[in-house]
Amino acid sequence: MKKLSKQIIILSIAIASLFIVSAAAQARPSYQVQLQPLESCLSCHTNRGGGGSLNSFGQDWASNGRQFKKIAKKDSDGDGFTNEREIKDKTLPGDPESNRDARPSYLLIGSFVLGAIAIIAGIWTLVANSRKDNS
Ligand SMILES: [Ca+2]
Repeated sequence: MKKLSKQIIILSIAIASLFIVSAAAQARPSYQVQLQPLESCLSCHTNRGGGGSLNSFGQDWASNGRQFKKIAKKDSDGDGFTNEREIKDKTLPGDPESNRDARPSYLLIGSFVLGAIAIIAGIWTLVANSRKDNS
């Protein structure tokens, strides 16, 4: 019974980790409401956690009074896609490596990898504990 409780706690932690990673990816300051499909601080900043230096899109947005309409048709990062197109595609308008022809968002990949690791660790622990119980 005690081992079963431990297994349930470990599995719960693994599942909770998945939700925490997903919630972190969803967190955004209120000013991003205007840019809603964007889910990353990297949309405007060079720092993954936000704050600090602005990338080309962040600079355009800031210098145009944070009015997206003024820069919607512009291609801030020069990757061949307008800022409007990139926001609809949920790619980063300030990163030329992020566009519909490139790879999916770093955050999306990171969330899936961390979630998968958490689930595998939980299953691994359950299997290891059940082997101990059988021996
Ligand atoms: Ca881009």
